[in-house]
Amino acid sequence: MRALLSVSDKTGLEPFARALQELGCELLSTGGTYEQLRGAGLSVRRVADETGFPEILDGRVKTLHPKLHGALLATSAPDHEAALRAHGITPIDVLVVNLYPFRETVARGAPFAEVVENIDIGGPAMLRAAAKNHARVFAVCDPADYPRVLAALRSGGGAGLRLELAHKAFAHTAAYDAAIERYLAAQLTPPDAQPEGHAPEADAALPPTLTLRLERAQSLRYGENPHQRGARYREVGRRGCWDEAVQRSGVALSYLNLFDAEAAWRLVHALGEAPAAVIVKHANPCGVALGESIERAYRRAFEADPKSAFGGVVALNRPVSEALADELLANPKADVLIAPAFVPGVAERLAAKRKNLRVLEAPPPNRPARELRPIDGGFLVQEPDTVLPERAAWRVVTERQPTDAEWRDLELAWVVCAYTKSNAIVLVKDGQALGIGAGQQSRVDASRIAAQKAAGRARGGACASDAFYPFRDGLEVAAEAGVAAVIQPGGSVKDGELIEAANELGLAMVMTGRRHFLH
Ligand code: 93A
Repeated sequence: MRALLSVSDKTGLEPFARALQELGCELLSTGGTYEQLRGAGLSVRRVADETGFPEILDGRVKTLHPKLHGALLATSAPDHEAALRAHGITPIDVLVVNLYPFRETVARGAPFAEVVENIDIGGPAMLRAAAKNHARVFAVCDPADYPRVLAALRSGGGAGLRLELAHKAFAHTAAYDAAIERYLAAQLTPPDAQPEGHAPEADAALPPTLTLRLERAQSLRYGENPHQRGARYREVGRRGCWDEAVQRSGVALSYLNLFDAEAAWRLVHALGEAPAAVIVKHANPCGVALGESIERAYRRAFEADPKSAFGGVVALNRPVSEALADELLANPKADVLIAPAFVPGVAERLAAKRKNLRVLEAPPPNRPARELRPIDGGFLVQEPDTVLPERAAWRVVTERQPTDAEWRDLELAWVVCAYTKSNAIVLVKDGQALGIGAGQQSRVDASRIAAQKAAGRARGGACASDAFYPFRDGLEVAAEAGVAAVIQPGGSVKDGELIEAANELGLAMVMTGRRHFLH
């Protein structure tokens, strides 16, 4: 048996190579990998000695040689075996390759020439060859697979694993090429077409052409309605938090379960470090709260609007304890619960008591490179919005300054508002969003709904508006609801009148200069 090892990421390399050697495998290797294995005292042969051809062009040509590609691609057909004999080629059974760190080099802002040098040519060629020949060859591109490869070699089996590894290798090279394409496309965008203040990585999100390859990742019970079919897809070669999530109990997820779970999970991760709870219905939050404990945060999120919380998605940023499980069971009916972890036994207890509750343990969400929305003939594409409570960049425009407590409520209201469908108005008091007016065509209607839901409880708190107030009526509704401070982007021709109105109403008003529409 022979193995060729050529890896940039040398995680787990030595013990794996040693185990291969113990299984009677002859080891072949390229420059850096060879040095490391020799250094570890393993007996390994240089690829250059095998091919009789040195590494040239600063390593650009190391393994691009028929003796190696023949060894990877040959089947057991008699004419292939004859060709191997005629040319002095010995087959390779295990190929261990991971590629030059192209994405990592781009991510650290390396100069163009260095990025180009990190386009791996020989590695993908070998991986594709080995993956094509999976009937005979293990194409290993992920150190996480080393133990399974060893187990298969020990047991003498592995046909299923070789096919799985072949799929993974092609997913890996496809994603690698897609990253190169995105990077080069961004270089083609003329400098004057690049919006001001945008980093080059951001422009990589909107290249002139966009190649997306999606694979079905999860079947869903149905689409938004029972007569529509639906499934979750993911980009080939990528995994998101829903791929890593573990469903601890409950019936299969529906399209809307995931749609709302995504909204809730993103929002709870945008709220900072304090214990936080979010309840979402129809992709809009109906309860959001911070607390000194996660139990208290959850209770306050639920109490904000118990009627709307019925059938909602609950997202928490702390593990679920026994006490929290008691709180959750007191909620008449949550449909989905997402948390980073569960204290042992708690997920089982929830499962036993609430058959229909889908309980998910999930890692934090990743920021997508871009957002797509179908439109006739294609998609609308944009960079995802980002919202940060960046007090330093905001401007107090009124005579009255917000107090410390009001600042904290303004910040929370601002983030919640950015995660609520437009037009959005959010009223917060003491770290609890008590009135959320979502998805209204008129800002004053959104204000009235928020005030009605808060029902007097936001007195002394803060109000956020996702876009500027076009008229003073919205501000008057907020003042009637009793809030002490308002946060909004500003930028209306009527800003002067609005500031005057805020001063008359005794409000502190902050302008952020940044709008957060969400649809
Ligand atoms: O420069 S390459 O595109 N040309 C090659 O012929 C080649 N062969 C292997 N890159 C090549 N590799 C890559 O070198 C592998 O994919 C791996 O990432 C890396 C391992 O190099 P070393 O063993 O010298 O650390």
